[in-house]
Amino acid sequence: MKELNDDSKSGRLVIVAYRLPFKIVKEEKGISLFQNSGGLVSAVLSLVGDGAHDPVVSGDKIQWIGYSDNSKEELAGQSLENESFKAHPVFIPEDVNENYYEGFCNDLIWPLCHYFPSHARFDDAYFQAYEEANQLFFQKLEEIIQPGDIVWVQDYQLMLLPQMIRAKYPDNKVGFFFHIPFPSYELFRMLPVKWRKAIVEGIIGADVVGFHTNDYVEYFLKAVRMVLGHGNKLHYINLSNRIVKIDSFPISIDFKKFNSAFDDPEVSKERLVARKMLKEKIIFSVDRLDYSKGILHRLYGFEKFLEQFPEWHERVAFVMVVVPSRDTIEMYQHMKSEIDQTVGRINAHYGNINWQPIIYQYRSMSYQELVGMYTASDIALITPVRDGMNLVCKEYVASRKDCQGVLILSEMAGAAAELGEALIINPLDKQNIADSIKLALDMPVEEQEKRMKVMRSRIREYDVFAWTNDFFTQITMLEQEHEKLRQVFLTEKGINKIKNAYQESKNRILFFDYDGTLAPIVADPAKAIVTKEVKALISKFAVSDTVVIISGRDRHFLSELFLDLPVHIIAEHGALIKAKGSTEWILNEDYEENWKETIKPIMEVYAKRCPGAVVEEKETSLAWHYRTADDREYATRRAQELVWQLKNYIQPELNLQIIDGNKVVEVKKTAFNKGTAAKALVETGDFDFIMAMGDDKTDEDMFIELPDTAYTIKVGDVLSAAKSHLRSQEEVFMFLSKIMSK
Ligand code: GDG
Repeated sequence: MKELNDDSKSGRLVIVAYRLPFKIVKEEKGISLFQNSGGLVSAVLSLVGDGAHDPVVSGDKIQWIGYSDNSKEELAGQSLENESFKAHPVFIPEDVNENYYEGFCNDLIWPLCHYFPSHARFDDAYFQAYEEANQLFFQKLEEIIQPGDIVWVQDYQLMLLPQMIRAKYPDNKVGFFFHIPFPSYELFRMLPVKWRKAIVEGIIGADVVGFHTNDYVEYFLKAVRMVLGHGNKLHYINLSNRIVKIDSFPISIDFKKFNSAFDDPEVSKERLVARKMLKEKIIFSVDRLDYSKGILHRLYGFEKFLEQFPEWHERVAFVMVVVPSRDTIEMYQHMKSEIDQTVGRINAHYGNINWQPIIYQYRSMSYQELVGMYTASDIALITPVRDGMNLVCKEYVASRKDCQGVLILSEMAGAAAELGEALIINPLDKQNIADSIKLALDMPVEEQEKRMKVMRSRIREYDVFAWTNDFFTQITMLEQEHEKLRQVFLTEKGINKIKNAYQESKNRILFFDYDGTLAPIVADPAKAIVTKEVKALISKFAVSDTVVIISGRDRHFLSELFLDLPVHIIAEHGALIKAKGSTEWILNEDYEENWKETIKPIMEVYAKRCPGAVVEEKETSLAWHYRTADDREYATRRAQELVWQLKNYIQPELNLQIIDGNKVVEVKKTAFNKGTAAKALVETGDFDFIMAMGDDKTDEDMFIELPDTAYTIKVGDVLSAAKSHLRSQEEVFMFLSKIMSK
């Protein structure tokens, strides 16, 4: 793993999370702080150097902003710091917190993200409170933030915060981590338009956004594309003035802590007690009371097992611990009573005076008890119907220093992507659960050991410290990538440099994109006509230089405009070329046309459903234009959908590429593009001055393909591979005139 360099140690680490890192207990003579032992708390401690790990941020105390349920008055004058953390409590009025935390967070976002849309409540007051609460966290941050501080925002309670920070403190690095599943777009789109826009915009205010799995990353990228229209290149979203990295960072646990707990005397004692009390094989599960954890279905699966495998009666006990959570809420109370009844029913049906199949406890356990049970049990049965990651399964594996035991794990837990050696089950499939229990009970010790070893080494390798380090490395690396991508706008000095190089050279080649570079972008593409002045300038260049007009337009349009000039014309993104002086157009390569038959109907359906959008069939490509659409916002959404559908539909063997251009979605063969066409032309002569100008995404190929010595100029401020930028199309004329002037 890459360690961070020294420069990155400059800033303090500021964590913003709903909860503070310690419980504040009010006592007669003041307060006491009880630090949480959770993964995040110890993980971030490793970032400032905890003895076992080198520091990666400044060694100052970690600043931690979080909600406090103690009142302002109670905490007035109290020191809220220990040797590691300094806490900054956020006070949220009770009614706001009710609508914010219980409402928006837990009554809407939680069920939606866990695929329970029927439990989701949409209430305007919720969103208002959510905005208000995020604002309160921001105000607290404003009180303490310093230049160089790295702010790490946690989870779904604070999705609007990254953008608030970005707007006011553009130079501070901001990370955001989402701990629960990010849902597929079909669910996410259920949120009212304004809310989902605010959420997506809020999150991409961060420099690095982390999720547990690649699926969540994909879903989020799709949401960004559909809601805001920003596409992505691999894990990067290019915004006009910065890039955001969206990646998966599967959260982990403190492997060493759980591994060594095996030998802890207290844990050993707990283990012995459990083994003595339960002489049978032990199946164990522990989770908070929540519908996402699949507790009822787990019971149904166990019931099926008892029904189908009577030979195991009296030889197995299922210890199911449910930790109280949100049980003041009616739905949770209802769920709890259903669990109670189901356990009662199964025990009554299968149990007897000597044997109770399910030992059910509704309570929380001490750490020693928990690990005692992990290490005493033969099977961990972890069956959430949806879980961002699920740490319990990782803890189970890490604590099995003896390499014994079988993990049965739901495919719906994020952790399933990493723990393929577990018995992976569908948590809603009773039969699948029953069969897996049987398989696990019969599994030979050698097989258990083999599977455990692989899983253990994976978690050992990528523990919670590696997770935090990884996240922070990405934040700093992004800074370097930013540095590389930072736009350089041409100043007088830069222009003079190009002018001198131009005038001192003898054999020059100049590439000009058409729309947005030589001609302004207008609503009706047919009316985007180059001005007389610009055209006159181009023809002047053409007297002494090789001039190439390079565009995505078809050859008819370009011929009409430029046939009277001694220039090369490249049409349809490099597919068709007409040399200077010739009237003949040459197709760039062997070209088969039949692929269009399958793509065109899809585009036509989209055009029919989007008034004003049109499909253009060019000789070598198909384009879906929506610049002329009646409702531009609706059309943009349809365009995003079209890109998404095409991406999923087009098979790699077809060698087609989808260009998400400026108000156009285009499909063409991958073999040619503006880059390959420009490069081929450059290779035909011995040019000592090469310049290329363009504004569109498709011009990036040209900027990348041309030799390093080329002057590449992006029109506009969008991040680009070009070496320099002009701010707008209006500046092109002035720039070209200067280059030419003596
Ligand atoms: C969210 C996401 C994601 C539980 N009961 C007791 C106890 N625990 C500890 C476990 C474990 C933690 O609580 C539970 O973590 P999970 O990951 O399983 O679940 P959530 O609380 O829902 O967490 C989840 C996580 O965030 C991190 O990103 O993995 O998907 O939903 O550490 O050990 N600990 C003790 N007694 C208990 O009774 N001592």
